[in-house]
Amino acid sequence: MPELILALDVTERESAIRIARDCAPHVDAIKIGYPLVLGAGLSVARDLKEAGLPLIADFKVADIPNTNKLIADQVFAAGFSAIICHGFPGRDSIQACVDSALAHGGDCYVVAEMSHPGATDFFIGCTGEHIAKLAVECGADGIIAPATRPFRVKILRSIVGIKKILSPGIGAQGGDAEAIAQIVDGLIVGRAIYEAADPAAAAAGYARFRGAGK
Ligand code: 3DU
Repeated sequence: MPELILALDVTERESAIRIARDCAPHVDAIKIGYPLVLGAGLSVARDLKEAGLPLIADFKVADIPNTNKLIADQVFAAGFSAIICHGFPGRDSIQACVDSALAHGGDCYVVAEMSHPGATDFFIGCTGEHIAKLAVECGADGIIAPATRPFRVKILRSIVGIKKILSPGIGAQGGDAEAIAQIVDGLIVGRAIYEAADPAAAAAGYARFRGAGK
């Protein structure tokens, strides 16, 4: 049963808080990243936690191991439950984020493959598979894989087994929620919810896919 994760990429604190509060009954977690944190400040994490949902930090951390650790430690100190890092910087950089997550009782997800058209320049082929394998070997909780390419998600599933797959690219990027809900553990939806005239109703619409079997 996939969870529904709201990608809250608005840039203003007040609208973020309002949308989070309205959508909270229909979603399982909220993912924020540079747009909101740079727009409203890191303290927005504390405000959003009042919606009562786990918060995922999508900074796609992609640095040397020491810098990754410093970033991840700050993320967990700010109250996030999970961090997303990139996989391409390699095993030691992934491991630094996984170790920080473990030390703080949080989760770490590794971007194995991206959802946008340009992802075909690098990720498709053996790179996504290689990163997925590294994520498993490093003890990550799961990977990020593209809802826009279900055939790739199936290949990556064969590598990660029961590890979680969280999948962005639904709605605004063209990915089909019903199809991807069958094969992933988390549906990440941003604009199709927060740009809707009624975000709560849009979230409720996507929430029905939470019942789909994996
Ligand atoms: O396209 P949406 O508005 O539903 O937002 C998708 C979110 O997921 C957004 O925060 C983006 O930064 C993130 N994401 C991807 O879209 C694709 C990836 O491969 C990884 C993360």
